[in-house]
This record gives sequence, C-alpha cells and structure tokens, in this order.
Amino acid sequence: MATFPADFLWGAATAAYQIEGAWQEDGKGPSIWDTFSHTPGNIARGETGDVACDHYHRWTDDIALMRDLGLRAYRFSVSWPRVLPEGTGHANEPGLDFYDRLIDGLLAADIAPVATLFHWDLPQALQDLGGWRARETIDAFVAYADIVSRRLGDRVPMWITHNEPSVVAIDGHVVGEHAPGLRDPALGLQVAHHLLVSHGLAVQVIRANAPAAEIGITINVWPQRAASDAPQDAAAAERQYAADAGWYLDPLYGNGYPEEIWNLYASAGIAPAVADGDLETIAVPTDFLGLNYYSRSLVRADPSAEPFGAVAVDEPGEYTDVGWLVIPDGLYDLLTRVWRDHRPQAIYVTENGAAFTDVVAADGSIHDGRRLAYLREHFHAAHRALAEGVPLRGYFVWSLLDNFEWAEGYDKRFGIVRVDFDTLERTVKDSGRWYRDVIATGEVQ
Ligand code: GCO
Repeated sequence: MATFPADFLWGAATAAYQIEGAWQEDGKGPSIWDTFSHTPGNIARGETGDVACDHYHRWTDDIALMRDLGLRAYRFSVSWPRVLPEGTGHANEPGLDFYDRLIDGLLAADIAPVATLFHWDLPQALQDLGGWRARETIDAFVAYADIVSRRLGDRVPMWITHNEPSVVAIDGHVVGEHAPGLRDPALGLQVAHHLLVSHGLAVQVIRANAPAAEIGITINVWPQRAASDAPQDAAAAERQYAADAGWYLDPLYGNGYPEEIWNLYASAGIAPAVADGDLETIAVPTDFLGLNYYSRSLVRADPSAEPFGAVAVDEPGEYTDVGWLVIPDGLYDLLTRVWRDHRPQAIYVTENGAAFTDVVAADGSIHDGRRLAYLREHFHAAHRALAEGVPLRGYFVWSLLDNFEWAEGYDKRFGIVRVDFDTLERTVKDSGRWYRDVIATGEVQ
C-alpha cells in the first residue's frame, strides 16, 4: 500500500476545446481547432468540438460531479478566442465571465482551480497573421495572459502558461495532424522557440497580477529507454530524449538548447532564430514544473535514421486504445530523472491516464478495470519517486470526462466519467469511484 501526503493535490484535467463546445457563442471567435476540425479529412469521422461535452452549459453539473468525486483541484484551460475573439484588443466580457463563474463555482465546492492559458486553441485571426511563426504572437499571448490574470488572478492559485509546446510545434507544424495542419520542420522549431519565449514573458506578467499564485509550464515527456546495454543504443536513446524533452527542459532551466541536437539542426539549416535575451527570458524562475506522462519508447541505434540515429522498437506488453504501451515504470524514471537533472521547485503530474474501450453494463455501470489498474500502477510509480525525495505535490488524471481526443475524435475515451455523446449524460466509471476512495483516504492499495 502507498500512502500519499495529506495535502497531496489530487485532481483531474481537461482542456477547453476538448470539452466546452459552444464554439461560437457569446462572442467567441474561431480558433485554429474550429477551422481544422471543420476541414474535411482532418478528424476521424469528421467530428468537431462544436458541442463536445457541452461543458460551457453544463459546468455547474460538472462541478457537482467533481465535488462528488472529492477532487481537490481541477485543471482546465481558458479558450483564448473566447476571451479575445480576434486574438488581441479588447476582451470579450461574456467570455471572461464564463471563467469567472466557473472559478467561483469551483472555490465554493472547495476545489482549487488550476488554469492553463494555452491548450492549443489559438485564435484563427492570429493564425491568419502568421500564428506562432510570427514573433508578434508572443506579444499577443502576453497581452492575453495579462487580461486573464488581472481578472482571475485573485482566485486562481495555480497557473500553467502552455500545455505541451512540443505537441503544438511537432504535431501542428511538422507532422500536420493537429491544427494548424502545417508540415515544415524549420517552422516547427521556430514555433517551439516562440512558445518558450512567450512562456517566459507571461510568467512575469502573471506574477505581477497574482503575486501569491504558483506559476509553471506543462511539458509532455515520452522518456526513451535503450533497447539493450550496447553503448550505441544508450547514446541513441539519450539523443532522442535530448531532442524531445531536453529541447524544452534545458532552456527552461537555464542550460540553453542541447548542443548536440542544436548542431544537428544547424547543419540541416533548420535551427530556430534566437534573438538576444531570449534564453534569459525562457529561463525565468517558475514555481513548479507540470509533466504529462502516458508512455515511453524503447530505442535502438540506427545510423541511417535521420537525424538522431535512433529508432523505436516494438515492445511486448499491454497497449491502450491509442496504441500506447502501459509502462508505469516510465513515470518513475521520468520523475526521478527530471528532478535529478533540473531540480524544479515542485513537480505536478499534470496529465496521466489511458484510453480504453468502455462497455456499459445492463445497469448502466462502467467496469473499466483496465483504466483503474492503469491509474493504480501509475500512482504507485509516482509514490516510489515521492518516497525517494522527488517534490511531487499533486497529480491530475487525464481526463475528468470522455472528450474530443483531437484528430481521433470522440471514439478514444480517457474519462473517469463517461459521456454519452448522444444525450451528453455523464456516468462515473469504476475508475472514478475508485479514485474517489484514493482521494478520501490518501491510500493506494
Ligand atoms: C495532451 C493533451 C490532451 C490529450 C491527452 C491524450 O496534453 O496531449 O493535453 O489534450 O487529450 O494527452 O492524448
């Protein structure tokens, strides 16, 4: 049995585009995800976030659900185009009012609001001006952070600037499977750099508006493990880790971009333009690091694999519905390594969870034993890291609700609460009931 500290921040996470719906209500402008999902061929079955979980209208019920689960914190994201339909300029008051009410409702239910400012839904108006390719988008993000933290900073104790900048950069601008659907490696690296600079500047603005709040950023890390003891495999795994995780964590913690990877990009002519002072800006002190963990890769060396000489190899084991290996040890490895390498003030697991196909029993219940086991094993892995001194302060299950899983649409279900997408009815799954007990007792069997 693992016993967590009494003040451990147990929570659940969502993101605006994945749950809110109401895509053009109360003055909201279109985001790049509205445009992308409305473009045929981009999303499985042509699904969109137009309605999603309809959280925009059902937020009071959803807070009641959270209270029933005993959540201590709720991580949500603010939709930038709801607040600033054109991306810049004057705030759309009804948009801000929505978050205002949500936060008051959470506080009344004794649930700490944890606000993420950018979970991928860039205002389309800014994309039309160049999106994250343009340095002006950095200024727009900082102005947006200022508006939101002025309005909500008195009540939000934890702020996350960006969620998973590498997914924005790579999936959105290199692979093109996410909005805005571009395919250009040099652009991806420039976008990543601009996201990081905008983080550094936004932290300073939020700090000024909400001096008592904790402020951080969320990075997704998919750790790499060498497929054998051979030194070439170890080196390949390290290079891949440096490219995926080090590219973000090293500059955030004051070490600049990893040199070996930078040199590879520079010789390919795709290294980003870095202005004077950018690296100092990115390395602004933060109060915590958010880590999203789902799985890890096994890697072997292959000199013919461009550009890092590393290839992922298949590994036997259990896989989730989105094809990710279930490997709780990877979370332990990640937490201990990040702590050893970077010494963040505090760490939160800001996302962890699993997509599995759910079967609704005749009585309406959902016995999602595999999701429950996934969470249990990952909680144990986190506890081992905690017991070794990693300053892990909280854990946000992804996700509170089944929701719009980006390019996969609604068919991949991550929720501890089921959403029937025909009726929008919510049902707590077995994993949710079990999580309620974990939170109530602080104990994981
Ligand atoms: C992520 C996103 C989530 C995803 C989840 C499952 O951070 O990748 O925050 O929006 O839905 O990770 O893929």
